[in-house]
Amino acid sequence: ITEYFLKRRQLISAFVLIDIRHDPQPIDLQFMEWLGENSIPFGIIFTKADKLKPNAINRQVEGYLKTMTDGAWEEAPVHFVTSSLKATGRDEILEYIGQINSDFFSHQG
Ligand SMILES: Nc1nc2c(ncn2[C@@H]2O[C@H](COP(=O)(O)OP(=O)(O)OP(=O)(O)O)[C@@H](O)[C@H]2O)c(=O)[nH]1
Ligand SMILES: [Mg+2]
Repeated sequence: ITEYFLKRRQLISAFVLIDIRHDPQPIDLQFMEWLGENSIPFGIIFTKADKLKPNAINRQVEGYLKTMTDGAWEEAPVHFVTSSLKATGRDEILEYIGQINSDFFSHQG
């Protein structure tokens, strides 16, 4: 898929889906670093939030983002906590996609 990310001119943002129950995996961190090195914007979608209680959700998200800011990243990326089962985060993601699309098209000139 690297060719897709490098060549897809219409790509405005990628979303990296991370199961919220899992601690940061090198393959995912390396992939996000690769996206950054190639100036490909992305956000993180934490999935399956219904599997954890609120405290554990916060712990996982904070821990994940801290791993990133302790590592290659100056700032934590845009991120969403979601559950497809409960539609958690759905409206926020759709609003964000609407926003980045309208930003993109308003800068087209
Ligand atoms: N509880 C729960 N189950 C989910 C959620 N999203 C997907 N699943 C379940 O996870 C299984 C795999 O579904 P996929 O659509 O492949 O979702 P995925 O995020 O790729 O999950 P994995 O394949 O398990 O990594 C199915 O049984 C789904 O019903 C979620 O938000 N909450
Ligand atoms: Mg799957």
